[in-house]
Amino acid sequence: MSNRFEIEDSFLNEQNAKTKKWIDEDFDHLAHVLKRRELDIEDLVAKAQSFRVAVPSWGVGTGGTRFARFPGPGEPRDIYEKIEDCATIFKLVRCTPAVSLHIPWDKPDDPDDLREFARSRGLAFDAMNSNTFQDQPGQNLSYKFGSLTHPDAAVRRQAVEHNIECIEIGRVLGSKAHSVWVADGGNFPGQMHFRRALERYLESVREIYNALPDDWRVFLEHKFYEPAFYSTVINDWGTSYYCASQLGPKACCLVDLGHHAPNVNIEMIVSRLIQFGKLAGFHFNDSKYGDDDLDAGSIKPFQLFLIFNELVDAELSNAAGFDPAYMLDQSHNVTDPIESLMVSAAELTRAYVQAHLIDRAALSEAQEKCDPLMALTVLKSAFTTDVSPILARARERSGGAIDPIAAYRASGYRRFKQEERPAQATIAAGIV
Ligand code: RM4
Ligand code: MN
Ligand code: MN
Repeated sequence: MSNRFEIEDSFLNEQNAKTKKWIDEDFDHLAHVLKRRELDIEDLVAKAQSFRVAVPSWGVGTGGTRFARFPGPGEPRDIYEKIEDCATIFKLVRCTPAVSLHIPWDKPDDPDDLREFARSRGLAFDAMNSNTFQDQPGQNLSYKFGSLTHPDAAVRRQAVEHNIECIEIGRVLGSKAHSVWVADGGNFPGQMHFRRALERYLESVREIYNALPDDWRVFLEHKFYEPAFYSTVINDWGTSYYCASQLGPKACCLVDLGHHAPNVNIEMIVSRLIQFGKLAGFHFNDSKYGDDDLDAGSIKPFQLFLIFNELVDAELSNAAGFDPAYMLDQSHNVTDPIESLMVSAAELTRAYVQAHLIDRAALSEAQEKCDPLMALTVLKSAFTTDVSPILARARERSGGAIDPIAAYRASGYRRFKQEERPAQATIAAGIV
């Protein structure tokens, strides 16, 4: 693999040297501003450096809609090339040291070899993801009318076994969690018996649960519609919470930001799951209409900030059982996926750092004194502070790029990959 193009440290240093002046100036200015608020900028840089989010293997390929997919140049053609792209993201932003795999899209022939390939690039494996929403070539039974909740026990068995296989692969890769998003549902009233379907779900997921190694967790991911357009079996956080409670301590609820009806108060769902000790973590993305899978922070940055307000509140108060797994789950249809993932990771770090700026004593006082205007003012004061110099400094200190997009573009990475990776007719990348 040594003839494959990689961004060199020396190149990164040269790029960073060009941007050093502005970051020093802006950083010093922000340090003064924060000092007036009795905040030490160095503490916030340390917080930014500690932030971690996993990158989805399926996110580095170009996605698409149900209408079309427009492939980008130099797309990764297999899981090894996807790991190369994830390693490039990690090199530049430093907060993405793990990859979340989707099986069978990215099923490795030799999991030991893949683990070593990733490890040598500083990467580990995050949660596994199963896929019972499509039929694979040569598959025995179809998932057209469901998988884990299908009326036919043989289909349910096939779906359970697929999930157990994901856990087995994940075990070799060093993963510690398995995410189950089940697409089962109905397109028409009457198509599905709601209660019976949920009973079958629990029965199937219990088998998956029983196959988990001791130190693993299973993440139940809810979604209110799509691909089924009338009803979905695990449609909301309440159903997800019920199932996680029924299953036991290793089961918890994953929140994908795109899986709620418009205007739902997601930060409140997050707070409830924290309170009940059942928050698994996130699939971060953003959306305007539905499960749009747009880049995190691109549409509703204030909502993202409010979610991180809940997360940081739980972190600071040492909420029991609070150990959320952060992942991105996005489909990049019109941008370079590497750029989108780098910007998204930065936006999450931004929201995390901004949530650390919140004057929690003042917020609490406003709440206790029934002063809504002041409560909002406290939040807005944190949200409107531009923490970009903190993010840039954190990346620099961790050995990454001060300006990841500029460095990536200047490196010519995509051009080199276009030569190394001639287009293939059938690239199984992204979500179509
Ligand atoms: C679903 C859900 C899952 C993801 C698939 C591709 O809407 O978000 O997490 O794996 O899409
Ligand atoms: Mn998801
Ligand atoms: Mn989704």
